Amino acid sequence: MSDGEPSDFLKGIKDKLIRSKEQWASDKRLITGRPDLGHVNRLPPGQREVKNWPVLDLGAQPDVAPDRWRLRIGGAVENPAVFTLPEFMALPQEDFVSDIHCVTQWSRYDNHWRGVSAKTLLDIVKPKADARHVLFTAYDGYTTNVKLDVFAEGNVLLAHSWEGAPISREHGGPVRVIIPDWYLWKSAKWVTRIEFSAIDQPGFWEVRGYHNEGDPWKEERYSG
Ligand SMILES: Nc1nc2c(c(=O)[nH]1)N[C@H]1C(S)=C(S)[C@@H](COP(=O)(O)O)O[C@H]1N2
Ligand SMILES: [Mo]
Repeated sequence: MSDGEPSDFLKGIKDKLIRSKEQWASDKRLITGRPDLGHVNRLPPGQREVKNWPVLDLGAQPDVAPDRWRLRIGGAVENPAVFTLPEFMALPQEDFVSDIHCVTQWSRYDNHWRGVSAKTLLDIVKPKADARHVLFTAYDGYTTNVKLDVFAEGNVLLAHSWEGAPISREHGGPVRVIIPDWYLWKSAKWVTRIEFSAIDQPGFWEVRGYHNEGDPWKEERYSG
C-alpha cells in the first residue's frame, strides 16, 4: 500500500486477526490478576521477555516515502504545525532507552531510540487550557488515544531511529510514537497526525474491547 489517505485502509486489514484480538478482549484472555503496582519486577505481570522485536499491525504496512511524510499537529493547540521530515529532523533530537510491552504478552528491554521528545512538540504547539486528550492517526488509518498527561511524560517521543539505525518500515518508519509506560498498541507506527482535544476519542483497538488506558503494571489490557 502507498501512503494514501488513512480512510482507504479498511479494505486491506486482516479481518481475521482483528476478530481474534476482539475475541481475546471479550474472553479477558491473558489476565493473571497479579498487578505489580510498585514495579518490584522489571517484567510486568503476564509478560515474557523476548530478545527479538516482533511485528504487530493491521497487515497493511504503508510505504511512506520520506519526502512525502508529514506530521500534522492540530486541534486544541495555540500553534498548529506541519513538519516535513527535514523539518522534523531539525528539531532538537534526544536519545532514550526504554522497555516496551505488548498486550500479546511480549516485553523487550533496553530499546535505544532517537527522535523528538513529546515535551519539545508540546512546547512548540502549546495545547490550549481545555486540551485533555490526544489522538494519533497513522498512514495505515490506525488511530489510538492517550490522555495529555500520558503524552507529556518525559520518556515519550516520536522516534526515527532504533539501535542506531532508521526505524524500518515494518516497525513504523520513518517516524513512530513511543509511549513506553503503556502497552505498545498506544504507540502509533507511521504516525502522521496528532490531535489535541477536550474530549476523548477512543482509537482502533480502544473501540474493539481494549482498555482506554493501557498500564501494563495494572494489566489494563481490556475494557469493562
Ligand atoms: N499505525 C499503526 N500503529 C500501530 C499498530 C498498527 O496496526 N498500525 N499496531 C499497534 C500494536 S497492536 C502494537 S503491539 C505495536 C507493535 O509495534 P511493532 O510492530 O513495532 O512491534 O504497534 C502499534 N502501533
Ligand atoms: Mo498489540
